[in-house]
Amino acid sequence: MAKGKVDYGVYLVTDSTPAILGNKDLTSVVEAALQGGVTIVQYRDKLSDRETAVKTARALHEVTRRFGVPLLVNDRVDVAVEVGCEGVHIGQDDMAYEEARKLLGPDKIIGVTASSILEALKACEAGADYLGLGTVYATSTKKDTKSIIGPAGIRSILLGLSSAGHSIPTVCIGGINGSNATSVLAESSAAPAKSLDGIAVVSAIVAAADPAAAARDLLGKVVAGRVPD
Ligand code: TZP
Ligand code: MG
Repeated sequence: MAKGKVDYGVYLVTDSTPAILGNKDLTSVVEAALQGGVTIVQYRDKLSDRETAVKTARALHEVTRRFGVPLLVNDRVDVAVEVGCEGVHIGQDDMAYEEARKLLGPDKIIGVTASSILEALKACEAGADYLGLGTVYATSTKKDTKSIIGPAGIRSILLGLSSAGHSIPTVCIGGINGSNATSVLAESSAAPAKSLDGIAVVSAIVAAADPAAAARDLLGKVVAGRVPD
């Protein structure tokens, strides 16, 4: 899985809390989402102890590998190293990029969250492989979000990146679902800047009654909304 060839189109971020996952089994939800076409998966689990996180990440990795889709771990670089999955996603308050890169080596994917052009430029210059931009809309999935920037905020970051000559892949996150994905993609893109590479969602897939159908619907919207570079 060469990291330059990753498809960020429909980026599934998991959640194991009963409020979102309900009483479903996380691995089965991820497998259904992969059948529906998600292109990358991030295991995000703020509650489990390390042993459980390693066990869950291994189970998810077995499934994602079958689909040839990368699995990243949120925050916990040590878990990603132990499981040998494809990388990590780190926020502004997590381990520093440089330290994560040292632990993971050059071939793993490291994504960084950015809410402003300053954060985005800093992550790019450090060498991040992609950026998660947001928060687009307020969401009950993540209650401690610092900046709600809307599609206009995403657009201004994309423009800033492009003026600085960066063509790093980007996804946006926060409150995105089947009803607003098309407008978020359209309102965020701002020629001549490179448009978003994809959308990242939690509840739109994990809480869906039919995660495969939800993933399929989002993929259709991303493909239809893609602007050629
Ligand atoms: N980071 C910013 S918002 C968010 C994360 C992890 C949660 C997004 O969840 P949802 O359910 O897709 O709104
Ligand atoms: Mg984090």
